[in-house]
Amino acid sequence: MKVEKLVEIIGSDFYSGVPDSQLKALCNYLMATYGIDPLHHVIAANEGNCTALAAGYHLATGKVPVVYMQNSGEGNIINPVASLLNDKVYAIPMVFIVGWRGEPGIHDEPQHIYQGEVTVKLLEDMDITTFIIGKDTTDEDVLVAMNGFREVLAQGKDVAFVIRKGALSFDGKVEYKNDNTMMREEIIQHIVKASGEDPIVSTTGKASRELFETRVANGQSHKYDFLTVGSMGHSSSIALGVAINKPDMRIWCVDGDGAVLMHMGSMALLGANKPSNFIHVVINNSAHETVGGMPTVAGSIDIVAIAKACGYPYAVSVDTFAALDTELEAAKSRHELSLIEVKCSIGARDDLGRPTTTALENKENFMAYLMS
Ligand SMILES: Cc1ncc(C[n+]2csc(CCOP(=O)(O)OP(=O)(O)O)c2C)c(N)n1
Repeated sequence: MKVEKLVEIIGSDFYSGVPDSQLKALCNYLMATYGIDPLHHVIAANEGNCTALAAGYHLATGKVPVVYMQNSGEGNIINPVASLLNDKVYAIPMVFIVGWRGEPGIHDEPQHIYQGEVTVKLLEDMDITTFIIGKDTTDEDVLVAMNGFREVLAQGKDVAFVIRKGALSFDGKVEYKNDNTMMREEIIQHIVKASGEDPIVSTTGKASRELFETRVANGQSHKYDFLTVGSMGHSSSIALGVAINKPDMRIWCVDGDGAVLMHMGSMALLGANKPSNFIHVVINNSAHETVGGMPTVAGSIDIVAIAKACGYPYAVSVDTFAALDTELEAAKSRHELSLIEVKCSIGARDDLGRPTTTALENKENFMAYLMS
């Protein structure tokens, strides 16, 4: 169905979400219609953050907000859904729009398989009434479903439209760009060159795919890399756990701005622990490039200042390859927790592949390398 029709049927004037490639039609529609506008459309740090923000909207307006997200965000909403929205607590009505990656029977990447299996069950367990929209669902079907939903919402309960692959369409075009010049893949190639045989923990999305392909292009082993294919926002904590327990190895974390924002508390934990064998590289394109390029708020925050305030002994921002190479080398000999923010353009190769090894193989090779 056309996304405009879905939005019209829902009839809400406030959307908050974390972008999803399967919800690209909705994300692009919202960006084309509102851009980022605190009264109508906010891309928040994580899906729980969206839910809380939408709850505040309801408290202030009495109206029903919409939260959109990929199903991988279900974990992030469970706490506010169960202990804030639920009608045994504050009974706050909300409409969720959930992109269904990994739907059983549809081929998808490893990180989506189990999440896809439990997507509807988790919503039902959270007492969220669901309706699935697929390619064949008609506008009339959705209208009827929404009429039923209104009765549920009137009782202070929550509802969700679960969106199958290819179910929503939007004819408009939205271009996402910034003023930076460095491409993420080339930044990763420079990090790989500098890191030599050090282990790298890389973040969710295309950064990990580009790291994998860089190893292939270099004829190198994948054993150095732990690809955090799911679990967005947690790669720096995984790397911290490794760094603490492998004090004789230098550990690199290749992070994204969307991921850093999603669980920014991890920076405080890193700053408090100050692992001297840890180099945190944050590739900042101020966008969720992997899922389409929709903006994050990282263009208007000072990541270097945040790192320093969290206790990182050293933090710097670079926007040229020459400065990047200098900082990568300096970080290696500093023997102190260091953060390098790299200003990056929005974009990727069209023919970028996906890891050809399984997640389990990735873990086993990485562990064997750490223990060798
Ligand atoms: C909890 C969760 N929410 C949403 C997603 C979907 N998702 C995958 S990658 C990505 C964008 C990551 O942005 P960033 O860290 O800035 O890296 P970039 O793609 O820009 O390189 C999103 C939103 C996800 N994997 N997990």
